[in-house]
Amino acid sequence: MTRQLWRHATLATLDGAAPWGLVDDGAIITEGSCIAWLGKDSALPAVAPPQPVIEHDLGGALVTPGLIDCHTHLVYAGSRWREFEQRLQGASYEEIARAGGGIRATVAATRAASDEALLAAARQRACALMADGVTTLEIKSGYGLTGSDEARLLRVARRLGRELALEVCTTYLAAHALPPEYEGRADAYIDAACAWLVDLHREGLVDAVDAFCDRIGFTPAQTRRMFAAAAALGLPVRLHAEQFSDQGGAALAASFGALSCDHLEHLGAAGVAALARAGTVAVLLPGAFYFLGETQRPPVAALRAAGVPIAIATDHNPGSSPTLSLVLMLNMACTLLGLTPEEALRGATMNAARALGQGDRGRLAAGLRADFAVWDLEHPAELACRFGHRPCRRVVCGGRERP
Ligand code: DI6
Ligand code: FE
Repeated sequence: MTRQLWRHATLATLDGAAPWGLVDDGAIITEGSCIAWLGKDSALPAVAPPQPVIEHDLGGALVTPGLIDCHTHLVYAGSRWREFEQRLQGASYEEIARAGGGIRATVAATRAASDEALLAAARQRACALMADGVTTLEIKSGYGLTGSDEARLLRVARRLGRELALEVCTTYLAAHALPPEYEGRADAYIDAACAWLVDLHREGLVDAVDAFCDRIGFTPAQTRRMFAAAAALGLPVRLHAEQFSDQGGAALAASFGALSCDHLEHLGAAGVAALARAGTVAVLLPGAFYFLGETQRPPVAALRAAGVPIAIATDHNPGSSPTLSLVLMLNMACTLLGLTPEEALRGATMNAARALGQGDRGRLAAGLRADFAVWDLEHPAELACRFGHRPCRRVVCGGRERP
């Protein structure tokens, strides 16, 4: 196993009780894909001679856990710039969706695209996120909305995980929008989507199941049926909940022990309490909040007070959050939603890992995966303080430095 030594860095481990888990002039020893030791450079254990050690001097740079983007819709074709113009002229996201645009427009473009075109576009997006320090990426389906098209999207996602120095988690989101061929037959569509899930799961394409529970999405009753199908297969669930209205989606998801509930602008007190009881992560998506010009913020103070873990993600998608920078989301989580810079970084690392059910990452500690990013910064708060910058210098994923 390759043993590597990374020296002279400011480590923001996010581990332990100290703010940021900071270790000044720290060092990390990796063995294979894991962290074997971490601490003060001055306390480095003597390394037994015959073992080969590759040594890297980080020259005082900042090291954080690799960033984790726990909510993206990365695989799709087409662009929605026309809707952006329509919204600037006063049309709402919901109005555009009801008129057949929105998600349905991307579904039409995605169905018409070849596997190769979908892969090439998604690869480019993944590489942009990786350049920003992302080492684990969640990718949802949801722009195919037939069994075979949802499979194509999930296969592209899996392929990115094999081809790139990146960990990919997949989420089945057939319950994203009602495709035109099922107009007026949403219950029949959910039946079909539950049946497709069985085959996709058998093919190893699904790590979790999600749904869009809202006025322009699916009802709580339909969401419940999708979740029951997931539970029958032993798959964890997540939910796009209370984005535009309070449907009681968070409480429903919590009753299934959901890993996360995402968006949550319209989450009420009962929903907060349900998330807290279930240990469900609240994933906040400042990109969508910003791009849709929302004014109602998710209830950050109430989530904090109830001890609900808060994660941050890009929600990358062509309609409501066409961003490819998770670092920018850290800034927006603070300026728009009221998180502290430390909460924002924990949100894009340890709490994002929890939203994906991945206990082996998101902090820097012995025994965890050696996923970390090296930044041209002095202090981790600078990650959230600046915006429009690209401070990531080096990335190590699973103990291997990306070329
Ligand atoms: N909420 C979102 O923000 C994305 N999906 C969802 O249910 C938007 C997807 C899109 O507009 O294409
Ligand atoms: Fe989303």
